[in-house]
Amino acid sequence: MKTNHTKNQTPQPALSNTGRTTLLRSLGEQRSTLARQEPRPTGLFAACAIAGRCLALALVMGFTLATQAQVPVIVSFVSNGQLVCTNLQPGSVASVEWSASVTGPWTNSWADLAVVTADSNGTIRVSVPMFYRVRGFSAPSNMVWIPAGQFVMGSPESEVDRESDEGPQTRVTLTRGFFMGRYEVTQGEYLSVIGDNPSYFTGDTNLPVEMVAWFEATDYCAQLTVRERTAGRLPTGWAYRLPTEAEWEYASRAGSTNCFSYGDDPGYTQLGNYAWYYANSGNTPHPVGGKSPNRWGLFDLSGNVWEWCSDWYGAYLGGNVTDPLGPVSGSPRVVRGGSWYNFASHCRSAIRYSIHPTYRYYILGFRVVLAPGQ
Ligand SMILES: [Ca+2]
Repeated sequence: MKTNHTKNQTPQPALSNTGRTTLLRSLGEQRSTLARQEPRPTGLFAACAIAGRCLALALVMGFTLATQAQVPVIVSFVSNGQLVCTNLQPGSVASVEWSASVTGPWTNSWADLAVVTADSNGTIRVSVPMFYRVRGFSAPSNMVWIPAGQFVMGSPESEVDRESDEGPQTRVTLTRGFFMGRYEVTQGEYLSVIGDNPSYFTGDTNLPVEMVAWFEATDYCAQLTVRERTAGRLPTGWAYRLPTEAEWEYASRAGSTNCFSYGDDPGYTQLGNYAWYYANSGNTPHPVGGKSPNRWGLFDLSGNVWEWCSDWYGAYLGGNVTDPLGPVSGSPRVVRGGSWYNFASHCRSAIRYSIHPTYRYYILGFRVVLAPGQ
């Protein structure tokens, strides 16, 4: 917002180079003065840094200790993360402090951890949170990070070929990002996890797997999770699963509000650049990734094979929802995106269809999501 000065306020002039230099110099002088005035630590202290120097501990001894133990007898660390200090005056009091760094001014960087009393042998033991590690995980190259965000789910009544179950439009907030498969799950991937290929159309392991019931798709996700966890390739608590219907549409729209992520395309003249569907498929599915990706780098969301979602099929709620999971119960599950068999209108981002979870079709496959929470 633009703010105007009132006639009683005088805008400050821009600082000239000369003025800036003067100001910086003045601050530097103040800092030098402060540094000279900082008191030195008066107690005895010992500091150690371990675990990649990310944490240091100081043991600051009170006056009663200073008279006996001029040099602290420190300090051994054992595997359970204990700080041990010996040869102290029994009953004397010690303040244990911690710092995230051993650099910088001592007087500003230490925080209280505990106040302890030396036992009858002159020993104190303090459990310290000393050991950390950072474990990095690389996302599989066949997955795309989808950031948290908001979008409007469903289509406006003005959309060409709109169907009634695409409304009421609902504003969805997804509070957590997730990885989504860049491609539909291929027959080769399915074979490597399940040991079987149920597909009707075969001959290329990069074809999308089809003829999989919803239960088989979710079982694939569970078994893939076990395999990847066993191999140490998943962070704790992360799991593969089907996308929710909201996640699927969010990823399909990829930040757009149009009929397709690339635009409205009411005559479907550009769809063939992005999707295998009735007009260009030759009545067969095609190896994944053969067309252009959408704006977030995901392939074949429109067309090739319909994709199972985790939700029961149900009516949209309208209004605002957060991290929706769909109805709590139902009969059919949701499938999205259309297929090589369908007309262009059934490849729109908003199109929905319902299929009983035990049914199998050669136009129906799935893609996976990798996310925390299970
Ligand atoms: Ca698809």
